This record gives sequence, C-alpha cells and structure tokens, in this order.
Amino acid sequence: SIPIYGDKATATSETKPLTWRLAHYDSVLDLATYESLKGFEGLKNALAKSAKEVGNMIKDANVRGRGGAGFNAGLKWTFMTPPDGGPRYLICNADEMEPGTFKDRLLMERLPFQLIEGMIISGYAIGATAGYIFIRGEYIEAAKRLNNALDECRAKGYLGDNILGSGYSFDLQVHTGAGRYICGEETALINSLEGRRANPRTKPPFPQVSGAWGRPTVVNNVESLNNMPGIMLHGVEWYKGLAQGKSENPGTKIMGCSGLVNDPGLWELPFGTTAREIIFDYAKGMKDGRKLKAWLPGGASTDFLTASDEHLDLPMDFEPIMKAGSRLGTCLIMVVDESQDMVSLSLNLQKFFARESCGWCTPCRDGLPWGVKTLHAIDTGNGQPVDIDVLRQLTKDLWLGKTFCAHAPGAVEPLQSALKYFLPEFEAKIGNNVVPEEQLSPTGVP
Ligand code: L3W
Repeated sequence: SIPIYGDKATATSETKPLTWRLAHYDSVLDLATYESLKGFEGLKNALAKSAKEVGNMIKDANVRGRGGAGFNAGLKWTFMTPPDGGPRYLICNADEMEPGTFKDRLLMERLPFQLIEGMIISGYAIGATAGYIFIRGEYIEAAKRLNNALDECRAKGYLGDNILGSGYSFDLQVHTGAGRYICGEETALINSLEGRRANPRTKPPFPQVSGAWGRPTVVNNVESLNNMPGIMLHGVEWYKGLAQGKSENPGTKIMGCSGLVNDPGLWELPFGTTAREIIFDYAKGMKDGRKLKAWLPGGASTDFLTASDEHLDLPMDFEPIMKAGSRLGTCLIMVVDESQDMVSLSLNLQKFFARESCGWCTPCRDGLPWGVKTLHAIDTGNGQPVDIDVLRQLTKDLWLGKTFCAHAPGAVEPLQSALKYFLPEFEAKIGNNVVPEEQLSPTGVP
C-alpha cells in the first residue's frame, strides 16, 4: 500500500485538496461516500456559473499541466476553436507509463470520482460534447473502478443528458490503450483513440483546433483534471495561497520518490518543497545506510541531478529545476545509490526508450538503437574511446527540432547528464584515454 495521505487532523479539502479524502478512507469507491466528503459540490458551483466564467477561473488559477510539460491548462482551453454545433472532445491522458511514475494510477484507483468530477467541470467549461479517459492497458483495476464510478454517476444524473438540470449534456468513456509509451504524446494518443497507429501528428494544428476525428479537442493529464473540483469549491485565491510562499506556481503537486529509500511513496506538497525534503524527510532517507549518488527529478525522460547540496536544495518547481539543467517532469524522484553503475543504468533506460519509439522519424527509430548498441558495447567491456563521442553526438542529433516529437529528446536527457556528471564511470569501463572534446571534428568524430 503506497502512502499518499497526510494525517486526518491536517489533511482537509483546503490543505490537501487532491488527497484529503484518503486521510479518512483508503479509497473512495462509492458515490454516497464521495458525496458525503464534499463530492460534486465543486461541480454544482461550476454549473451555477457560465462556461466562460469557469474557464476564466481555471485560466487565472494557472493549473500548470501535471503530465510533465507544465503548460497552463486553462490557457490551453482558450485555444479551442469556438463552438460550431459539431462535436468537441475532452480527453484525459491516463496513459501513465513514464518509468518511476505512478501518481495517476493512485488517483484513479483510489479516487475515481474526483477525476470524473474534474472532467465534467472541464467538459462544461470547453463545451465538450463527449469525453474519453485514455488509460494505459495495464491499469486494469483503475479502469474497472472508473467504469463502476461512471455507472453510478450516470444513474445519479451527474453524466448524460441535462446534467443536474443545467442544460449541459456530457458523457465519458474509458478507452484502454494497448501499452505503448508513445500514446502519452497527445497526438499519438488521438491517433490511437481513432484506431490508427500511434504515431504523433504534426503540431500545429494543435488538438484544440484539429484533434480527435479532426474536431476541437483538449487533452489534459489525470492529476491536472483532479485539481478542478477544489478550485470550483474554494476559489482561485485559495488555490494561489496553497503555494505557501514557496513558489510562484499555485496549487499542490503529487510528489514522490522511488528506488532504494526507506519509505517510497507519494505526498501532496506545495511546489517548492526541496528534493532533500522529499528524499530524506518524506521518503526517510536511503535504505540500509546506502549513499545517494544521483536522482532523476520526474521520470526517466529528465536529466540526472547529483547528491551535491546545490542540487538537493533545489525547490521542486518548474523553473529552478530547468535552470539546474533538468526538468521537473512528473515530479516523482527516482534515486540512484553509490552501488549502482551509471553505464548499466543508462543502457537499461535507453533500451526502454528504443523499444518504445514509434519508428516514424529516422533519428529516433535508428538513433536510439544505436545508443543501445554503443552502451551495450561499453557495458560488456567492448567499448572504444570514440564511443563516448558517439554517445555525445547522439544526444545532440536527437535533440528538439531534429526529431518529430519529444520522445527521443526526452530519451537522451538521462544519457547526456550521466555523461556530464559520471564520465569516469564510462571511461573506467572503456579502460582507455578518451579523446578530449576540443579535438573532435564538428561531426563529433575525432
Ligand atoms: C496551443 C501552443 N497549445 C503547447 C499545448 C500542447 C500540449 C501542452 C504541452 O510533452 C512532456 C514531454 C515528456 N498552442 C501550444 C499548445 N501547447 N504549445 O500544451 O505541450 P508541450 O509541447 O510543451 O509538451 P508535450 O508534447 O505534451 C510532455 C515529458 O512531458 N514527460 C513525460 C511524462 C510522461 C507521463 C506519463 O507517462 N503519463 O506523464 C516527463 O517529463 O518527455 O517532454 O497539450 O498541445 N502554441
């Protein structure tokens, strides 16, 4: 059982809006219990306002996307083509497959009604005629619980025609994916939902203009959508205050830690909580006296940071982590201890990303397996000094703007930072002098 809650006395709808119900119940799986815990009160407040007012509130609240990119969710909604009488869609991106990330699963398994309430509020604001929860195929229990919750909501008039007499009609469907990481990329997700191969599409047009079946579509992450009921319940100013002066970014974030720590888990915390607090206070430090060597801030597609004070005291927040050379990503830290070998670890991660490439663009399709081969050679004692340069060049050739989507650039983030901070480990496995960077030609070859 993964801890996600605070203690009953301090976890209230105003202090831990995403998880406070879990301080009282292990999970809330029936509608009556959810309703007894302020469930659907946020929706009722929303339906009493105009769709435009609700949209403006969410935009002002600056709910930065919790899937990894941090884009203002309410601002994204404003890019939608205005209603023309045709269908418009809201999609929840529940294809959580980022290594080390398990926050959306917990939210869906334990609080399915909160996501549904968030989606009805969001659907109302954007004038969506239908909604889909695109869920990772392996999340069988979460999908089952969501479907049960949807049935109860339909029976009680929270979904379907004329919701609670408001005149707004909307229904939701759970769509299970078939287990591909690329389906988390919003346009690949849309292709998959339509029954096509999950290749990303060109942006622009963004989905808000031409999304599912060519119609205006918004794609938001599970955790982002879980924020909406609280905002409609307590207001925008309250939401901004949740940062407790630690951050310019409002609201709370499900932060987490996994790896060889004493107490891995998830905690709902204000942006700006430091990595040190998460690893050593919340996760209770390294297991069995192990020594921290490196950590990934938010999933495997972010850059490694180190055990230096400078890095450990970084606020877990979009801008400071970016400034330090990494990305906040999903904000679920993965720790690496001194006994772990950065070459083998890099190989393991690159294998995952190479396997998950959709194969659509050449740099990603061919480049990622090349990295795997090179790392495998180094890891098995068959590396050449030039391999370091090959890997470095690869991280440059697979960077943003050179590939079709963010998959390959994300994939090379842990590799480029492993080379930056832990080069001696690679050199030791090669066992020869490495050609200095200044002696390389512009192509990276000595
Ligand atoms: C209209 C513009 N809309 C951006 C919208 C866009 C999208 C959102 C974010 O990648 C990252 C990736 C993973 N007009 C717009 C606009 N939008 N500009 O804003 O867009 P973007 O392009 O910044 O990011 P993205 O393609 O959505 C997401 C990283 O997240 N990641 C992966 C997480 C994985 C999970 C999971 O398994 N569930 O969350 C972790 O860091 O690498 O870089 O909606 O349409 N001008």
